[in-house]
Amino acid sequence: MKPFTFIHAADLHLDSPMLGLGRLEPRVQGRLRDASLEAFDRLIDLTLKTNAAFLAMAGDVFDHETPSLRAQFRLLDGMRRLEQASVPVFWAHGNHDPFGSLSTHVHWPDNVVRFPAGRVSWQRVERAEDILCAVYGISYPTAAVTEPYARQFLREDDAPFAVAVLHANVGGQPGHDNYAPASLGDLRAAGFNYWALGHIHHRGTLSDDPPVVYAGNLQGRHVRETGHKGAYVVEVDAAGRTRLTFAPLGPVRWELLNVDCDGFSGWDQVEEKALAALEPLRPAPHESGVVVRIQLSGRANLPFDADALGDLAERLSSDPERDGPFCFVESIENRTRRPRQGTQPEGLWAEVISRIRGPAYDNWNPAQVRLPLDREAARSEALRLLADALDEVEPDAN
Ligand SMILES: [Mn+2]
Repeated sequence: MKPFTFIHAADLHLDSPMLGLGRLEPRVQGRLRDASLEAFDRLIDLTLKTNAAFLAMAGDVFDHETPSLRAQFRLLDGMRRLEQASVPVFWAHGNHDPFGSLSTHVHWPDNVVRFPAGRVSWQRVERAEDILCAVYGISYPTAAVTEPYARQFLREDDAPFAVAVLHANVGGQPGHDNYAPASLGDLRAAGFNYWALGHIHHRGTLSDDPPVVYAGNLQGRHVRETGHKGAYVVEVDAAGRTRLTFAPLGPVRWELLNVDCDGFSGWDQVEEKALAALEPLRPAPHESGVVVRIQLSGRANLPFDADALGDLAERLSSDPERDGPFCFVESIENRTRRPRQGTQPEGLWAEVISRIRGPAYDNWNPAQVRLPLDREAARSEALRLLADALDEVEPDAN
């Protein structure tokens, strides 16, 4: 077979707003507003630069069923650029851009293949008389699809390579709507050479043979979508083997940073430690900026009020007047605990109490605990304390 390259992207969420920002600066605001669209432009650049045979978009191309006109135009511009280069685009609609209720009012060029809703269809990709592969896909008619769409995928073509494009929750991943539920077994049994999945915004490979892959979203939209975001360049060799290369595309990266303030009694100590921790997170050459949420932990003796945390966030952010890549601390959460008070119990007793009570141990004050005098009473007091403590701690997740 002829070697070729294709691009797997998903969850573009074009023109998605950034959610949950603690504060904003005008300089940063514009960059955040354009981030998803810039990421998309780069996806088109990547598709052209890699001479890809096609672009697969596995759902949630738009953030909303009624996307903004600027999102529609941006997508149209990108599709036209690919049309000029004769690159087909395969679009399987997901729950954010369901085929039946998506309201767009532009005419997509002929290179855009939107898979029909509710049934799998497929199309060959050819180049210079060679059949490179067949691309299969299915679209959501409405937002909530509970049917196991993956089981509808049956290979019917005689192309040497077949790609399946699907928006689905494979393996019942928690924290995500269980749409088009599928098991990895369903996918592996279907005889495809590559599963281009969308829906889970965290990229990952569920299987290597055949590759079953979530591309993740193109641009993080809130603090739970941290790290580099982008698309996969999939190279298929003459033997049908695949090689995946992740291409970071999102111009703005989200990061969640913990700063341990244990023992600190001055804001200068917090600042120094936070700045050191921020250093490795600074924007990469392709990025316009990084948005950071900081969580402070440990036992510290400082007044962590909202005003102070706001001032600290501003101070830790790179100079707002400066042009160029930004490192923007959008909020600082205080998760510190108060320093221990008074004389501490010692030895095994202290350790048992500390391990069992966890954070509740904060308030331990030996002066307020009536220590039983005789052994029997001590035992029952200890058991009572342990029982109370066990009620307070979370069960072990394992
Ligand atoms: Mn999505």
